[in-house]
Formats: sequence, C-alpha cells, structure tokens
Amino acid sequence: MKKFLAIVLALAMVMALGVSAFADLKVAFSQIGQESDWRTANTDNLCAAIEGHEGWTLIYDDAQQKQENQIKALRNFITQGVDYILFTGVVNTGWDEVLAEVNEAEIPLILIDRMPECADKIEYAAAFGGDFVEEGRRQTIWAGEYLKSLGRGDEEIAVAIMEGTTGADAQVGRTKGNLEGLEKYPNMKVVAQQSGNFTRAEGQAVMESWLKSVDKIDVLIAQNDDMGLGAVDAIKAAGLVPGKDIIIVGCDSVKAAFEAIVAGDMNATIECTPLYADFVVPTIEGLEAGETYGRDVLHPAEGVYDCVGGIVCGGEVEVTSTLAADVIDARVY
Ligand code: GYE
Repeated sequence: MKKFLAIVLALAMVMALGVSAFADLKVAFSQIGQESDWRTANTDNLCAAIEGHEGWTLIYDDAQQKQENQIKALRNFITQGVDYILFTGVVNTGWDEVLAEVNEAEIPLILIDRMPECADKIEYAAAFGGDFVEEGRRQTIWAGEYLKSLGRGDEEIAVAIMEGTTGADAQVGRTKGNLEGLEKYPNMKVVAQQSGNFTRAEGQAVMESWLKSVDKIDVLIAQNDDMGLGAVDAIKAAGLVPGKDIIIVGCDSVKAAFEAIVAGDMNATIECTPLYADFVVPTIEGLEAGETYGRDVLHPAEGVYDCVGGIVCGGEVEVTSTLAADVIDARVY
C-alpha cells in the first residue's frame, strides 16, 4: 500500500511538472512613460513576453515621465511582494534611496535601457542597455563622413544638436558621444544645442524656433528619431528641404525613420534596439535556476541605416552603414 501511494505521489508530481515547468512569478516593470516610438516598442516587447510566459504575471506601471511616480511604483512593488523588478529610470540621479529599499526587500532587480548613476552602489541581478556614448559618436561621425563623401569635408558646417530628456542616461551619453565624434571634424561647429525631450512635438517646436533664431543649420543631430521627424515637419513648413538643405541624423532606427530616409526626408539613423525581451526572459529563467550574471551592462550589437550605404562611422566599435531601403521591410519596430 505504501509503495502504491509513493508511486501515485510521484506520478502526480510529474504530471504537475508537465503542466507547468515554470514557477509562478510576479514580474513587475516600472516603465518611464510613452514619449517615443522606441518606448512603445520597448513596452510592447517586454510586456508581451512576460504576459505570454507560462506561470508569470506582469505588474506594469507607466510613470508618465515623472520620477516621483516611479518611486511610488517601486515602493508599491515592494509592498506587493513581487518576485522581480524590471526598472528603467527616467533620469540618472535620485534613485539611491528607493533602490536600496528594493535591495533590502531582496527583490532581484533587472536594469533595462537607462542605468541609474547609483548602479555601482546597489545590487542588481543583470543589466541590459544601449551604448549611448557610442551611439552619439556614430551620429556625428556619420555626418562628418557623409559630408566628406559629398565633397564638403572642408566646408564650414553648422551643426545643431537636439538633445533628449535632460538628465536621462541616453541624453547624457549621446551628448558626450556627439561632441567626441565632432572632434574629428574641425570644419563642423555646434551652433545650437537644446533639449527636445525625445518627443516629436517638442522636436518640431525646437526646430521652428531655431529656424527663426539661428543663421544657418547644415546638419541636425537629433538624439532620437521622433525629434528628427518633428524637425522634418518644421523644416518643410519653413520652405526648406529636409535631407538636403539640412542633413538629418536620428537615433533608434524606428520604422518611421526608415520611411523618412527612403522618402529622402532624413539621411541616417543610428540603431538602438528597444527589444530586450529575448535577453530579459532567459535571464529570469536562469536566475530561477540559480544562475548568476555579472555587473556589466550588456549592449546588443547594433547597426547604422542611411540614404547611401557604405559609410564607415564607428567610434570605438566598428560599423559600416546599411542602405535603409534594402532592409526596411524586415524591420519589426
Ligand atoms: O532613444 C528614445 C527614448 O532610453 C534609449 O528613450 C532610450 C531612449 C530612446 O525615448 O527614443
């Protein structure tokens, strides 16, 4: 009888395992908002992967670009006793206290996209994000090399830098990279530099005001595609030809930027992938299985897409641009 019971019990366990090979987990995600096409793709990608995973429940919070909302959300996650926290900070600073609370609650933290400045003082299980400095270098190096290919390598070139949300990791890193890249091209001078907050509407407004106040702009470096696309509208409204009168280099490589490049309105976009689910899901599974991950921020390999193809524009990481028209159909965001 005892033997029989043991077999039944073992069978029941196997069946239970067969039904669900994964633990029931509450995975919380503190997202910053929905300011750009990049952000929408990032949210959709991560939320779908977590919601679609066997045994996992998603607890999602959209902070609408407000740090105080994110701090509240993180404290809520702690109170709810979630199993994992995915976190992207809207700005770099001001996270020390709340992330220490996450650590005290012993909830594994996965940093995604933008790294907080206090990252070296806190515990986290893994980190995935863009190489923003390199992206910034690629933007201005692409412009410098493209101008050379047009025979304009010695011409005095006026550059406007439209920055992302002030204090965001992506703005700080890309600005640093933009200026580093420009050091290679003494003919290129920055004539305007202002935040367009990573949105299309503000990108358009900033460009409108520049076109009224700045004598001449030859190149627009837009730290994301959305702002570049907003600027395209402002340039057209002012009777100028975007992509010709003003060369436009965006960042992210969203589908709308590919369409603008193919249409001749934009010239290039530096890739920054929002698709982190394929990194994050196996990481959580691995952590559940007892694996550990290093403290390095893992950057996916990324490309450059443009109106000509073949422009060598890597800063520290080698890259040659691909003609956008050749790959537009394969883009997923
Ligand atoms: O480039 C921009 C978004 O942090 C990499 O945030 C991200 C940036 C992205 O709003 O479009």
